[in-house]
Amino acid sequence: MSIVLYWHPMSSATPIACALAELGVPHERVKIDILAGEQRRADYLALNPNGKVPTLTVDGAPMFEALAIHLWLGHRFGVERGLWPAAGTPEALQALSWCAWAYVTYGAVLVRLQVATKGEEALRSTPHAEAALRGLNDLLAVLDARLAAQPWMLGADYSLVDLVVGSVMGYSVYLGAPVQAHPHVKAWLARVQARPAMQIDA
Ligand SMILES: N[C@@H](CCC(=O)N[C@@H](CS)C(=O)NCC(=O)O)C(=O)O
Repeated sequence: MSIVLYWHPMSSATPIACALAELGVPHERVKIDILAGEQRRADYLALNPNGKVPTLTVDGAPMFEALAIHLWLGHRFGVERGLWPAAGTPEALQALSWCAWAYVTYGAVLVRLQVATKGEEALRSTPHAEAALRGLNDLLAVLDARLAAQPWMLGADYSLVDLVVGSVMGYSVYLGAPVQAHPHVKAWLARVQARPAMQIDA
């Protein structure tokens, strides 16, 4: 199987590069310089009509959206490596739920914070930022309760779900989310970020 990751450093493609490293999946990396506009080249748009990174090709067939790529990697490689729960188990249901929760539910509130604090000047707003911070805090409390009861997202063992949720949490720290106020999330995130696969140059 030939796998190619189209990426840019320190972008939405970075967690995918980390997941490939964690899984030990052989692949080629092709840099798309999004600062130079390479994501809008016709040959790249043919792979990803959104003109964004990441894109992953599998034997030449493209897929986009980081969440979709993570889930595919989990199913295709994670199960056999003990990093993703087998289909049909209760843990498999939780894996899908928490990955979607991080990228979609938490991600949506994170975008509100980003727009209110770092977006274009006319859209910046202290009340909107404060509302987004309250929303993130509520969601972090949900995550904190789970991690108070077990060391990793799915229970006793590390899995790719920790990498997926941890990547979103790590980015949210950078945007000012109140992660530090949630001790179990904070301690878990430090353990996730200490994994060798998270240290790669990506
Ligand atoms: N929802 C998309 C987001 C991808 C995304 O926003 N990528 C950014 C880099 S972090 C990008 O390629 N930006 C280039 C552009 O917007 O022109 C995903 O998860 O793949």
